[in-house]
This record gives sequence, C-alpha cells and structure tokens, in this order.
Amino acid sequence: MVLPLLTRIDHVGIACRDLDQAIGIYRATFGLEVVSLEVNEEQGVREAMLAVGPGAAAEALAGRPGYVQLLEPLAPDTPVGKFLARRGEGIHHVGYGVSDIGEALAAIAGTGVRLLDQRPRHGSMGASIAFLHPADLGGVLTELVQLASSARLPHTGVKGI
Ligand code: V0V
Ligand code: CO
Repeated sequence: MVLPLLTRIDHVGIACRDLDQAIGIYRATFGLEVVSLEVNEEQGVREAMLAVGPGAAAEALAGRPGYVQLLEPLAPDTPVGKFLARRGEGIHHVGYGVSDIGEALAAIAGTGVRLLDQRPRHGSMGASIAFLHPADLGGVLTELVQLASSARLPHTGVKGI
C-alpha cells in the first residue's frame, strides 16, 4: 500500500435543487463547461461534472482535472434530497482520488472511520466510488474515487492520479 492514500482532489460535490439552473450559474460566472451529465439511480441523483483547471492536453498527462459536481436529487428520500431539506443548497461532499479503492477501504476500515460502502459503487464517468461517514471526519462526507481504467495515465498505466 502506498501512502498517502489520497492522490488528488477529484471533485467538490454541491447539492442543488435545480441542476440546469446551477449549471447556468457556473457557466455564466466562471465559464465552466459540462463534460458529463448522468442519472445515477443507485445514488438517487442527476449529476453534472464541470471540469476545472487543466485543458484537454494537460488532462491527457495528468489523468483528469478536478471537477465541480452539481447534484440534483431524484427524490426527497435520497442522500441529496434529505441534505437539501435539512441544510439547504451547498457543499455536500469532497471526492478524492485513490489508486486502489479496495486497498484504501481496507486500510481506512482499520482506522475506525466508518465505511458507508463496504464495496465500491458505480460513480460518474465510469469511476469506482465509496463514501466515508461524515461524523468520523469532522462533518465532511468524504468520497473515494478510483478512475475508470481508460482514464489511467497513458504511458505508465498508473491509476487514480
Ligand atoms: C447528512 N449528514 C451530513 C451529510 N448528509 N453531514 C455532512 N455532509 C453530508 N453530506 C449528517 C446530517 O446532518 C445528520 O447529522 C446525519 O448526517 C444524519 O443525517 P440524515 O439526513 O438522517 O441522513 P442519513 O443518515 O440518512 O444519511 C447520511 C449519509 C448518506 C451521509 C449516511 O447521505 C449517505 O450514505 N451518503 C453517501 C451517498 C451519497 O451521498 N450519494 C450522493 C452523491 P446530525 O444532525 O445527526 O449531527 S453521488 C456521487 O457523488 C457520485 C455518483 C459521484 O461522485 O460519482
Ligand atoms: Co461525488
């Protein structure tokens, strides 16, 4: 196992009531563009990833850029739906890159931090994701992200950079 477990900041997840409106705000204010728009039934969200930082050329070298992930709930009784009802719109979670999500989950479980997912789930753009309990991490819902294999560094095969 290679330390540190977290290799990069992958995305900031932001809860919103109206995804199209939120996308419009990020586009108008910062010029960010949507690179992926997905419905994830298991997670109960419609979500958009907006790339921040390096452009396409740098992305090929660095794996992928960071993202803003805008999250609209599919129903009130979902993680993001409940969050909106309790706290309103705002930062919902932080997603960090990991090289090997299985190894990372096993190592973190040994520290006593509670895993919300015992095994990886399907995430945005083909990534494998797993969540850690916010109550054990200073109130921050924390997500581990292992990139899809097609997103590995082209020359080295290194994952999750
Ligand atoms: C709830 N709480 C949070 C929170 N959501 N604290 C910090 N950040 C959040 N996002 C707190 C809440 O204030 C309560 O604290 C307590 O947790 C219980 O709240 P609850 O409304 O009853 O919620 P629960 O217990 O039903 O569920 C909360 C957890 C749940 C975090 C366990 O939301 C969860 O499993 N989330 C993981 C999945 C997820 O969020 N998926 C959507 C993103 P007090 O008041 O008791 O102290 S999907 C995604 O990111 C994808 C697809 C991707 O990146 O690819
Ligand atoms: Co996320």
